[in-house]
Amino acid sequence: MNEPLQKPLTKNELLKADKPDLSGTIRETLANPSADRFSGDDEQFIKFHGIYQQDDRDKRKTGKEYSVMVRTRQTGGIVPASQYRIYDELSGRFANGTLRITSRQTFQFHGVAQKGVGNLIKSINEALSSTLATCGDVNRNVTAPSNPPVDAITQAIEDDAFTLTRALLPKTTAYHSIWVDGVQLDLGLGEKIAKVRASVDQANPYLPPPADHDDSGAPTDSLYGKTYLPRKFKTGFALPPNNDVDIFTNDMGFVAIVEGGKLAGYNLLVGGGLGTSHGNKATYPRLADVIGFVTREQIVAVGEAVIKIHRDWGDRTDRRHARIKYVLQEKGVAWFKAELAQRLGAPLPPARPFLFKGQGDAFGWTRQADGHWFLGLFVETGRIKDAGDYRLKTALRKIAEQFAPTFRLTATQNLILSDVKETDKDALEKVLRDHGCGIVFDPGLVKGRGMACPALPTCGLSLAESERFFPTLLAKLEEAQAEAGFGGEELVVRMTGCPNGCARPYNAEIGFVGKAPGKYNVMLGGNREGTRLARLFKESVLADEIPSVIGTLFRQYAGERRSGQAFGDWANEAAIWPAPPAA
Ligand code: SRM
Ligand code: SF4
Repeated sequence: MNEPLQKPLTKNELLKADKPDLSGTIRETLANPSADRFSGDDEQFIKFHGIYQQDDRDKRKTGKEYSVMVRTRQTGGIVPASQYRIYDELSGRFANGTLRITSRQTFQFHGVAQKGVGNLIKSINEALSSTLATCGDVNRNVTAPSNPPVDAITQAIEDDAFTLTRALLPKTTAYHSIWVDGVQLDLGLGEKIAKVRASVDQANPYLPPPADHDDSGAPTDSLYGKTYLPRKFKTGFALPPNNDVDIFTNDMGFVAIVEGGKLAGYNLLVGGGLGTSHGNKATYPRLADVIGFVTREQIVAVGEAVIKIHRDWGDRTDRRHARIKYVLQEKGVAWFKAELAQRLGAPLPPARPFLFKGQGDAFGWTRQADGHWFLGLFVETGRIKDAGDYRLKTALRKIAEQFAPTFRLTATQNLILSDVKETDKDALEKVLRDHGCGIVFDPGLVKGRGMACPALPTCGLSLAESERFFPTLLAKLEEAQAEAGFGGEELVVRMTGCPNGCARPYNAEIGFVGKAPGKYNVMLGGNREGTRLARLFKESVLADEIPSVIGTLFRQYAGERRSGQAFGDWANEAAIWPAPPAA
């Protein structure tokens, strides 16, 4: 009898096995003055270093213009003012002059020329952050509630997010040897950074733990092994009732459980993920399952055990089917709990009750428990830039220099400035208003909840516009909302340029997913709490027709809704869905 055919491992698996330190030939490319891009296998290795090779898709007709995108690590979106000042400088010197807040609370630098990437990454490390493992088959940025800690509970959650971040970093030493020890900063830049750094007296919180060693003394990584994970892995922390980090969409989530005024521990969630491929039924968005309760002391052991289950059971033969969500879906929650219990030596106790009541950011001023203030600011599609009279980039630079607030990036691509003195409030606000940024204080509950991914021209995977089209579309939807009689009411609308789901359209009240240039799949029926998946309502709708398609639904909703019923909840139940095909 023939043996069943084993599917071959993906090319990425062979690459990782061949170079477990993930160095590829990156050193050689950096040392080659005529190299204008990373090529071949290095395009995969650089991802583990937080770098994506890209080309300007607007210019493809006349040939490929290469640059890279670099992603930083910011647990819980926290960016000290000194770090922000360095990022601001770097974005002007080495990137396209903008800073992009991502849907996972990090910064991305776009349009970085090959010649600048060494200086950029070394400087990010000098600024006490890192780009290590912000992409690649590893645990990515750890998200956490973006509001500043107000008490011992919120501080403990922030501390736990940092503890887990560090424990889950890969232990390769190649990253630091290439980018930190191996790069000499350009004249002038080093001095400038040293000046900003002089005010900071702390260690880099993103230094990986020391490597393990095998019997021969060779460095190893007991968590990731030689081939790391089959695919990316995402972890988040949430504090009910606000689901601002969209916890159910993470591979692994920790939902804080507060009892008797104390942080009792966390409910563990596993198996969320949104990426799909058009026309591939083996791929689908999925919300995480609630697995059990863990104490604070257990988070590292539990986090490592969950990652090892992904490492050992994830599909290494098909990258489209390799996330832990497919292990959960196909093997079942009971199997997963038993596997986890075996690895931990005991089953987890049952999860404890929790309830999310909403998500999203508060705009304007809020007083902190310590008497200081924080300011929630709307940043359209997360892009910090200067454009005409709107000069947010300049305003934030001045604010960082004059008032040194902590910058906190939110998972809805907005920004919080925290720890502002009462006496600085008016002057800080004036800087923003003087730079044409009045909108940031009060965007309303449609713009303020909206998200769009970068898509064109930087993203190599985009099928349609997103970031550049979304503001225009959203304005039309706000008009349609007003015409239907519920203008200004909260609505979670998100758009992506392809089905990968980077701005999480699959659990929005209205999601637009790029299908082809100028065409979008319309998803409806997610909720404001981020706890229900949206469903495909209409396929390949022309961009110009979206306002009328949605406008018709808005009018129907306004006529039919129950008191207080949100649009997504109405759409989920309303008689608007095409009949299922006959059996
Ligand atoms: Fe993403 C790939 C941008 C959050 C699912 N994502 C990409 C790349 C790197 C394109 C590529 O592989 O060449 C995009 C870079 C575009 C550019 O020009 O900047 C990209 N993803 C982003 C960001 C910047 C979107 C944003 O609007 O902010 C987010 C960066 C997060 C971060 O700071 O770490 C971002 N990506 C997400 C999310 C949302 C989340 O994690 O909360 C998802 C859906 C959740 C999930 O992971 O399932 C997401 N990105 C993907 C996927 C699909 C993965 C899958 O399982 O199928 C890809 C494609 C891939 O990995 O092959 C992808
Ligand atoms: Fe690119 Fe698609 Fe992600 Fe948008 S959703 S950034 S188009 S990969």
